[in-house]
Amino acid sequence: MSPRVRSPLAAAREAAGAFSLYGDILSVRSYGTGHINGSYVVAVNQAGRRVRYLLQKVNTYVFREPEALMDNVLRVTEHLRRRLAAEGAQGVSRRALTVLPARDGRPFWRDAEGGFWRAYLFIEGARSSELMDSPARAGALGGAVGRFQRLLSDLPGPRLAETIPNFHNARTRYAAFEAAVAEDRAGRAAAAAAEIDFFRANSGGFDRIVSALESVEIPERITHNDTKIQNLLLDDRSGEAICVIDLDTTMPGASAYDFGDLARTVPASAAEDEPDPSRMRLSLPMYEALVRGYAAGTAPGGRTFLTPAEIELLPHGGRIITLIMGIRFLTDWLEGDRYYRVSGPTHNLERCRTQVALARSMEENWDAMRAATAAAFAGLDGDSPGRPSAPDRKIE
Ligand code: ADP
Ligand code: GN1
Ligand code: MG
Repeated sequence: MSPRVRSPLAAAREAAGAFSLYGDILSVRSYGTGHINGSYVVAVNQAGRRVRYLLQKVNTYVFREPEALMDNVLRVTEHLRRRLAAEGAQGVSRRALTVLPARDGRPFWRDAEGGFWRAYLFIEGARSSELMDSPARAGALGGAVGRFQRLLSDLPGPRLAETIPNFHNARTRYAAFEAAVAEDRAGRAAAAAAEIDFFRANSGGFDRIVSALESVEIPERITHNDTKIQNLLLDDRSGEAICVIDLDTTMPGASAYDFGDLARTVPASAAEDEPDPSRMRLSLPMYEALVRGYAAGTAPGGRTFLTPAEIELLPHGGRIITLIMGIRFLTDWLEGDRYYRVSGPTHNLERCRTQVALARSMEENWDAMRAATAAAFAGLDGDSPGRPSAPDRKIE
């Protein structure tokens, strides 16, 4: 007899019981719109007060070494908390994720089927948005990511584990796309001929960031690698961007990757999966606010930690990350929707088409994007070894 298959919610209820959630569990509900993990909110009666936790089943098809991933997350969150406290930030537990241990003391729990679970404190009074309507908030989101990269720029210890090798490697993404076209396992290539042609015609300069990393033209940084708008929480009351969440892909990378995913999602006029691609374009005023906020986040006291070569690559990050997402959605569609959670058989193709529309709009705005980027960093001191830096102020 085959073992009884439990519902995902029943599995989440059992997992909730394996963590040190003080109090009595009131409810476990499915939560959020992430494309990768299974997320649940657990409400607990904690001696008379209602407290919530975020429980997640990590997608181990996507993340093959979840224990190494949790090691990264612990190191990164502990460092962020230390650095935020040192800068005098208030409410640090809403500004960096806090991992809750399982009852056995480990930062995760495995169920009998091998499912990998973890829990975080739930950040209350904050939410992410799908679309940005205010330049001030766009700037705040840019600032949060610039600050995130800056605070992690002095993380001690060994190099972080690569939780998904070659995650933003445009060369390997392009090769996977051509292989998916050649194999055409779902028989869908003919229906995507225009998109396939687009990526073939626009592959020039696609590998610019990975080449710059390889030639050490830019330094390797600790980057988040998934800074889409939904992974940034804004405070409900102040509108301040308080927390960068979803740290599963925080690992070695290029600063332009994170700025790039911001540029793909914050100044976008439509959602990533808008079915009508003609509604998708880049809003230049929103891009300008975003890059100003990002620059400020990297430069407390007017001194950015980014090098001139990194700054030069930021708008390229926008274009390249948009193309990478488009090519990944298309590859997944051609492979029969094996990677992303989809709501129907054309979801990935629609996502791809909307990314193509955004990449075209960036092309049209290219000179203005570059000028806005240079303007945002003009006047800031850089950290380039080739550029004389201001002398340190004498300590009295
Ligand atoms: P995925 O990898 O599937 O995108 P995320 O880690 O982004 O998963 O979580 C999914 C959603 O859950 C997020 O978009 C956010 O709305 C919410 N979320 C995640 N972590 C927290 C948290 N600690 N507090 C509150 N909400 C959270
Ligand atoms: C996935 O996990 P989530 O939904 O925040 C994906 C990102 C894509 C994004 C597109 C590990 O992010 O790379 O940019 O979807 N994450 C992974 O929405 O593949
Ligand atoms: Mg997410």
